[in-house]
Amino acid sequence: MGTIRSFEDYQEQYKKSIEDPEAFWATIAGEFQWRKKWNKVLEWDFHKPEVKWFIGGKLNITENCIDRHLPQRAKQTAIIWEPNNPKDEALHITYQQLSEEVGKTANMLKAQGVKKGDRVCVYLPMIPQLAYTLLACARIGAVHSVVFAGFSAKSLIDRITDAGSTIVVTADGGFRGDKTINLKGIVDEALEKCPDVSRVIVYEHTKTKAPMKVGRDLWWHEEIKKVNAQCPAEEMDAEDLLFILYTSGSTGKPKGMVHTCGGYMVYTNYTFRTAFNYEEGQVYWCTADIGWITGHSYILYGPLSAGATTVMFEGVPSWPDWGRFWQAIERHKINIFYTAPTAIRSLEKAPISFVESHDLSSLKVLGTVGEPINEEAWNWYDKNIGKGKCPIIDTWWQTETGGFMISPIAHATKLKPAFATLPLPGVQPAVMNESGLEIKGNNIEGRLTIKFPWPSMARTIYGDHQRFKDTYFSTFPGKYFTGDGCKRDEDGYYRITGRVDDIIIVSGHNLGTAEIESAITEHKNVVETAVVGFPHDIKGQAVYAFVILHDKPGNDETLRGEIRETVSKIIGPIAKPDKIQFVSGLPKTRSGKIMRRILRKVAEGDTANLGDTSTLLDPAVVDEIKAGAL
Ligand code: 6R9
Repeated sequence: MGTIRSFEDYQEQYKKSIEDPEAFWATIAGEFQWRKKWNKVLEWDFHKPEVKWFIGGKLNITENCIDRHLPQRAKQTAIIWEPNNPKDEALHITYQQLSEEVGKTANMLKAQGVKKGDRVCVYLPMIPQLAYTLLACARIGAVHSVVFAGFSAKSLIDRITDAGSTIVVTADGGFRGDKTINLKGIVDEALEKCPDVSRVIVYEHTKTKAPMKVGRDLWWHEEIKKVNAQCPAEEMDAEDLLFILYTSGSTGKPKGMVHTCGGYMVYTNYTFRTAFNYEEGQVYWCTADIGWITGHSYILYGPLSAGATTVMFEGVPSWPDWGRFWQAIERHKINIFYTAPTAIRSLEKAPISFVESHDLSSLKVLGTVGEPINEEAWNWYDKNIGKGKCPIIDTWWQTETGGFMISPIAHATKLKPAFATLPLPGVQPAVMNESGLEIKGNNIEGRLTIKFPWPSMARTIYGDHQRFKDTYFSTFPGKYFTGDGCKRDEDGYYRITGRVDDIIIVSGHNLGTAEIESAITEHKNVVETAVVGFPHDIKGQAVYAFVILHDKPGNDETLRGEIRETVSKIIGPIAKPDKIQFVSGLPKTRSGKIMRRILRKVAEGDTANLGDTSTLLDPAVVDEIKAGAL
């Protein structure tokens, strides 16, 4: 499908994609290397729900991300690895080297008995071995299940158990700025509760002491020596599982979103090339961690299938100083830079000299993802980083969608600060009101749904199809419900207003209120708690917890510290509440439901108009909560 270079191109492609979606996607899919062509492009039913793309097609995504590039690009850099410490040397891994490393890693996994369909838990820092491991799984048809290496032992237990992983690939540790995280220690703690894990492969990275359990744990560097670099790719059906990736749910346990091989490959490739207006030879940097969907789709699969040079960064934006990103852009002559609003907001607070001391003239296109970007941050990014000449693509999408859904197309779409703008070709949004009717026309606001399938949509929640249906296809029957609210302005441009369910997005990371609440109640002095989000300058949103205690503590701050530690231990440091208010009761309806609406208002500091509180069991608690608001 022709590249989009103008708004007219976009309109034309969009029209084609709506009028004949199957022909549209078949043309794009035709650009890939298939072992066997599909018999039928699409079958779908959003009521069941069931979606299948490229039915009967056979492929291996790694042949498309690696092998097919080798004739022209063997010597081109596939991955630039920028280490945590800028004093250490960056690595340039060519497509040829990538092919060999992935082949070896795949053979190493095979030697441990990993087969097609097995779920491999990956708990690695942002080092090249993370990329090798995912591609190696894909090579042999194993399903990768990455757990972000900032998550706790408890999160790891939940994900290993839910996916039924029997092998974990990890490292001794990971670096994040001046901290070293003892990953193997966390794995060991988790595995006490995961009796089915029989193998752990440990990459030595930080030289953190890692006790090895005989019969279970193996060193990567020892095993990799035993295998060769040639590993034939397993033939996969288009609808075979490629990976599981967990995302927070609004109730309880995380949801293992299932992505499949064919549609995911086609869509992440198409959206990467189209939205960023990627040109051959450009160097691209997405600052996300591969532990999130952004890293899966737009550090690995999208860019590599497009034959791009993609950067993996191990560190953090603030260490050794706030110039770290800009220094790396200068060093690697980055052309396309993709980051999160939360990073932009914290970088904005640092002295501008950190930006000005670096040459950013290689930049052509900027992007953001993860949460709504406020206009001020957008303008700062545009002026100081893009120097007013780089389009900013504000990409709205989700773990569930696999790839960009609503986003400007660089150099084609006229931008508006803080707007994700228009649906990409193939994406058919519908905005719904609370009574379940579609709101047509412009200048409207409602709940964002998608009414037609796109190739990279999640197919199910691993092991729980009913929950998939209940969460995404029941609120508005026949439509995929995103959980987000949005506005559509007079030009038909979309602005995402944020979650309308019980998910809080802290620094771009989704956290379920139920998950945080259950962590807080693990503290022995906590009777009950309710958690809401509140606006935060840098993080976008932060966590506010209302907590009922058994005993009034001697020192509030000590107890707050303990509660934060409990949450950090159970979920991870990102979920720690910023504010903890001790209360004697929570505003509950007669049926026992917590009225979060009221708590949200209190947390936002907007207590003047709390709306109707007459349905509460005990309206007096509201006054107490208001009086004690932090
Ligand atoms: C890719 C990713 C998904 C949720 C999503 C929405 C929020 C993501 C956004 C955005 C406004 C954007 N979100 N991108 N909100 N503008 N450009 O972040 O996936 O971690 O699953 O989060 O993030 O609320 O529903 P995931």
